[in-house]
Amino acid sequence: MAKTEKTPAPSSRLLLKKVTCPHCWSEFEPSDICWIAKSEELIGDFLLGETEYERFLPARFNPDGNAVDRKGVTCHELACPNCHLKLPPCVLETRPFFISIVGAPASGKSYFLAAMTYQMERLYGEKFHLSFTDADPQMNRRLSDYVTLQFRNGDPNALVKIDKTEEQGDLYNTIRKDGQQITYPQPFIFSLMPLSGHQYENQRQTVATSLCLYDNAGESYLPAEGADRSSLPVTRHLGRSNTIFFLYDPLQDNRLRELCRGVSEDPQLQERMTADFRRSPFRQEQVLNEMVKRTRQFRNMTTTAKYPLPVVVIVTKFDAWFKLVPEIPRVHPWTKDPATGERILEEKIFKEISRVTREFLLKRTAEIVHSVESFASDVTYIPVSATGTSPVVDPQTQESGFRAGSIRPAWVELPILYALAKSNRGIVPIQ
Ligand SMILES: Nc1nc2c(ncn2[C@@H]2O[C@H](COP(=O)(O)OP(=O)(O)OP(=O)(O)O)[C@@H](O)[C@H]2O)c(=O)[nH]1
Ligand SMILES: [Mg+2]
Ligand SMILES: [Zn+2]
Repeated sequence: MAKTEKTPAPSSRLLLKKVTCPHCWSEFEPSDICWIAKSEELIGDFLLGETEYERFLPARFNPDGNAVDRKGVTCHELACPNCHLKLPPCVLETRPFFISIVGAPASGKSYFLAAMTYQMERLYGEKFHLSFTDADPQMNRRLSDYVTLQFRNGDPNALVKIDKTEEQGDLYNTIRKDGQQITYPQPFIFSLMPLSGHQYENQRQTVATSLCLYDNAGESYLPAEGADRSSLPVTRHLGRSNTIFFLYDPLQDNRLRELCRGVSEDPQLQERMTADFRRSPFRQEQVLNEMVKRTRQFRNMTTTAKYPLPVVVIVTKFDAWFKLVPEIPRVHPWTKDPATGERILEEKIFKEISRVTREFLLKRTAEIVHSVESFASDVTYIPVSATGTSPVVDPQTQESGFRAGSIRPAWVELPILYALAKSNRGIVPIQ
């Protein structure tokens, strides 16, 4: 695609001054946005290969503001000028909010992500007067498949399971640039928009947010040579993220496993695990330290500088260890605005949940608390259970999974509500 003179992008009054691509994290001006050709004759793109339609900087628009390709066909889809991957229109119009979800293999990242998006769809409209929709259903397909499998399964007895996230495959997009192949992780993008009853429903443009999430394979965070490199920049979102979720799994820590065995029958706690349960080959502290190292590098932080944004330590699989910490207040950390019915988060309850969870970790796995607190100044600890129950093993097939009808997530929506509230964008109120 030859870069010609700049053309005004359509509806420019709606656009952000700078757009950040959720695939390659490059920043560009909206007027540089590429369009995706639609004419059958324009198949083949120099970065994406022969099966993708050409990306181009348009010279002509139709009266509705849509670009017209070289063959005269009106186009509707947009792409990043740097990586050419498809962008949903909301990333041009609403501010992005990037979340990096970090954790060792099998710490529960994919289950958490699926449960969190399901709960957000359910709760946000009713309780927070926010719509929460797929920015592009095709891009979010893998995640919506997880949600359907677990939460919209017609058979409550079905044994369901989310596969291990791979380090390559259909959750990644590969481009070829300057003779080099580059593989980016697929972002999941959701559009958050105030609804009637929201305190800022009349300021939709400033409050609305494009939420961008990534589900990496735990191996991509391991301190291994080449897990993240220029041709495989799979964790570079750490350089952009507005908040980091570090998932810590007590069931993978030897000291905590011992304690959990006293209160839970979870098969992941068995000494010699049956079925196909997995454990990380690295200690979780090493994953945390690697995340800190990369974040410092990608953000150009000095070794003494503190990460200025919130970090939430999400302590997973709460269903298996909640009995060890009965002091954690089991209440909704929000109150209801009597005038609008909108929920307002109560910071003091979050702080209490965090304080008690931190104390619990500090006694048993102090190095995690010390490492994360020497990296970031704003750290909150929140326990979650993506499933509300332990996995089961089918006695006949020896396959592991969860009975669809028994999955009951607990508190999975809290970390993101808190992170959004702390962003001071007015999207989620807090007092
Ligand atoms: N008891 C309990 N087990 C869980 C929960 N969430 C996940 N698990 C178990 O933990 C295993 C790993 O969860 P995943 O979400 O696949 O872990 P991951 O962090 O995405 O792992 P990778 O994709 O390898 O990086 C699952 O197979 C489940 O058996 C939970 O809330 N409670
Ligand atoms: Mg996974
Ligand atoms: Zn890009």
